[in-house]
Amino acid sequence: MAKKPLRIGLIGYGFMGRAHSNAYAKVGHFFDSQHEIVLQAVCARDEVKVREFADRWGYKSIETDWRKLVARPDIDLIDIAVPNNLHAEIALAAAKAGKMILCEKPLAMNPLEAEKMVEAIEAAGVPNMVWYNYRRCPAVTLAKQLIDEGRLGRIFHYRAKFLQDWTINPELPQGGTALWRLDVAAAGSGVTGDLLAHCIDTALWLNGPIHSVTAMTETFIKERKHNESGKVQKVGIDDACAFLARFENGSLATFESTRYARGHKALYTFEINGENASIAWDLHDLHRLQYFDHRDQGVVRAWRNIHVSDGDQPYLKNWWVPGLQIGYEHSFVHQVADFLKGLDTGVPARPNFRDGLATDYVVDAVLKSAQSQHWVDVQQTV
Ligand code: NAI
Ligand code: SOE
Repeated sequence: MAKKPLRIGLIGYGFMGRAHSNAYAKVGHFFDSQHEIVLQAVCARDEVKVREFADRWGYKSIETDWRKLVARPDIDLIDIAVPNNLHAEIALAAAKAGKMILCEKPLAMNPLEAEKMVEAIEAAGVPNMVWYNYRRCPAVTLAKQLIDEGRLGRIFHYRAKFLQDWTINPELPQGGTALWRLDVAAAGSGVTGDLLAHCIDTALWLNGPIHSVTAMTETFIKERKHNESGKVQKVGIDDACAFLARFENGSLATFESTRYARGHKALYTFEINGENASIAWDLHDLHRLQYFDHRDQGVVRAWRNIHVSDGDQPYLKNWWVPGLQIGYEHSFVHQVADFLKGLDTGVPARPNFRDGLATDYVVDAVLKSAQSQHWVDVQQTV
């Protein structure tokens, strides 16, 4: 049967533009679908650079204005891989034009924007997804499987961290490629929306809704030169954030993120402790899942270090032979594969925009709590 073309219009050719393009290029080689990805157009403001990118990755055409891309009738899906302050405007226009949308995280700068985005895509009835890719590292998907099977029993604790060290230098400017993360006008927040958003998405998926939070944040470097204005400007983002949370299932949680943990580059870790068993995962060793089951016979009871690479573990039958691991890029390939499967079967893949809004509600409650120094109840999606 002939496959149905899915014509992609990608906006942004930075870190995520590359990660998504790589996923589009690989998915058809490893996963079956009734749909076929067509790299129809890529858009960014610099014509020379966007042409180079299109040639390198095989996009058929370019645009330098995202509005023109969104208006094109030969585009089925808009992929938003630009800084956070552009997500809402592009998504609203794309939904209005009836396009499917894949949007990078965090969904929006704040819940107000995110609510409008959810409203727009639900009114348009277009397939949508947010790129919280860590759900689709096979070891994390396996953790979800073990929890859903009830192996952990009642959950007592959830513990997550996302540690980096790349902004310690006070001479590092804010604004521009990658460094837009330090500019509150482009990012919305600092580590809370950038890094903890990942931890929150995974946590909501694995352990259910968060009821309330209490948080502290700090901005260690108060002023930085701005790359666009050339002036020294106030830093408006949170450099570090730690928060406590109560989940609706009664479990207690701690979350921590910083860009000032010297020696750590992208140390995303989580651990979950249940009455029967515990699990732990570490992004630096992303193909392994640690599992401890108290029901094991005493003499051999210990943490198991599961090398997630076998055909009966999530996604792995589509890759190499047992024992050969896969990595970071594959989480994006899996996300595209699941999105296509959703189109094929009519059962949409998640996290969708509504799930992205749920994470934005937690981010918002965390930032409000840090400001008020009180516990804040998290708004829930319906
Ligand atoms: P980046 O700075 O590497 O790339 C941003 C791209 O956006 C650049 O190509 C830039 O030219 C383009 N751009 C900026 N303004 C534009 C405009 N008006 N029109 C068209 N293009 C424009 O940023 P990066 O790291 O790719 O981040 C993009 C998004 O992806 C952010 O929302 C970020 O939070 C998210 N992200 C998600 C990750 C994940 O793990 N899922 C990892 C890294 C980023
Ligand atoms: C920041 O350095 C960053 O690239 C985040 O923006 C991503 O979301 C995270 O996955 C890795 O770190």
